[in-house]
Amino acid sequence: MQRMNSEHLRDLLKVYFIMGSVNCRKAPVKVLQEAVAGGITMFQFREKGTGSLSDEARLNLGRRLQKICHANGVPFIVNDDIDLAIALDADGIHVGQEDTPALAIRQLLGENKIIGVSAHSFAEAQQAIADGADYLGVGPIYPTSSKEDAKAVQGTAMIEELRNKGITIPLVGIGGITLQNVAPVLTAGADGISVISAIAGAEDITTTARGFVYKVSLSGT
Ligand code: 3NM
Repeated sequence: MQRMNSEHLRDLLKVYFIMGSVNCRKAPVKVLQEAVAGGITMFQFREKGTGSLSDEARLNLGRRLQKICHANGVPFIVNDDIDLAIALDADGIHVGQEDTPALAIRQLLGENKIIGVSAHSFAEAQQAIADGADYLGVGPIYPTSSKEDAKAVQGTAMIEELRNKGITIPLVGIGGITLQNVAPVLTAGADGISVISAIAGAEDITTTARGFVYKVSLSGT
């Protein structure tokens, strides 16, 4: 099996919704169904933080969310947990700098899985690419309360720096992104945006997701 084509991945990353049960104000299955109805292009199951599910409950929720993704042609990515990604045969995995390096994950999961890596500097981006990452997550762009150990807010500067220094692989901005502040992230060079609370916590999830799809389409990425 082959690595996913970068241009296809750029499309899939446009509106990349991330959540776990702690991010939801109603049943996670319902939240994901509504987000999918609004046109999200990729989904990451991130079951993390105080009160998050573990073991069987985690696996079962993952399975239910994955089913919704598959029924709608939305790739299902698992955050950090390689065992869970393997158990579910997820479409890919997203890892941070403190997690297993992309190189080891690539060897474990094979060529046909999507591997995303969080990068906060040019050096981290270069290393991730050398290790076989398919895309980079760059943030936090704006202040966020969804990640307990978030690094310092960097605005769009790091995205610009990475693009100016010749990093061309698919890239998403993350952290505090809303319908009101999404445009500069794309102008800076991101292919798409990753969002937790602006979608998971929205009054009208479907309309909000649809709003992101529209805003990203306006930037012509
Ligand atoms: N990673 P929200 S910021 C999961 O900077 C995550 O790498 C970040 O949630 C990073 O859209 C973040 O609610 C949280 O701000 C994003």
